[in-house]
Amino acid sequence: MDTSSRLTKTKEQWAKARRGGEEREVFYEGDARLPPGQHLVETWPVLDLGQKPDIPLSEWKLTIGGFVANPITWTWEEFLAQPQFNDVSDFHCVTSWSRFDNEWDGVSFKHILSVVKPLSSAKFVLFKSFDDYSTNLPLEACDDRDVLLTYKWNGKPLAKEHGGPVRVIVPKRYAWKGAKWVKKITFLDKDEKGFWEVRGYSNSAFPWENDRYG
Ligand SMILES: Nc1nc2c(c(=O)[nH]1)N[C@H]1C(S)=C(S)[C@@H](COP(=O)(O)O)O[C@H]1N2
Ligand SMILES: [Mo]
Repeated sequence: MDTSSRLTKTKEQWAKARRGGEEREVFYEGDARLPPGQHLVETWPVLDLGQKPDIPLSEWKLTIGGFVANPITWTWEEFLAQPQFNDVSDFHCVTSWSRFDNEWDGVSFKHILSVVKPLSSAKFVLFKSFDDYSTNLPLEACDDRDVLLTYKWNGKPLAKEHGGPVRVIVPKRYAWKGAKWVKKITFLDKDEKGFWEVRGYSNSAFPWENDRYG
């Protein structure tokens, strides 16, 4: 087998990107940093269901429950009082644009897991938003060092159109898996599909596998 062929190299990089790990994987060679079928944008397009909910910080609450030992509800002040996490990652939208090097500040999903302590029966996570959007993921996809709830993009408060006050970022999946205006996170023993997943989008949503539709 010719292990140095371009295709093999690219496949190796896809596998590496999917495997995750402790370090952030970034590919600087040619198009290899861009998942198949994607093109690079410098702007940041806005995608929503036609509603951009306005949530005053004094009314903002995040509820996390379901199959967990320690369900919680955080006010804005309580959310900010959690350990702060900073990360830079690429953003891949299923409508074919990708945006590199987004800097996020917020609370890591790893920290959330350490606070709410999922039961062993918890295998899936359902995210619900203030605009009635929802999306679902396996718990193991959320239990990754680059997954976070962010309130700052490139050092500035996350704009309302991009999901502020707080949205979810899951860099290894297409961006519809990241709920903007998140208000409720529920740990479940069975998978429950979200808004786009019941409308024909892929349940898994791996950009490196061109895994767009179910
Ligand atoms: N609450 C909510 N979250 C959402 C959406 C939405 O309509 N409502 N759209 C999803 C889709 S399809 C994409 S591609 C990204 C877009 O994020 P952006 O508008 O910040 O680019 O948000 C995702 N999260
Ligand atoms: Mo999307």
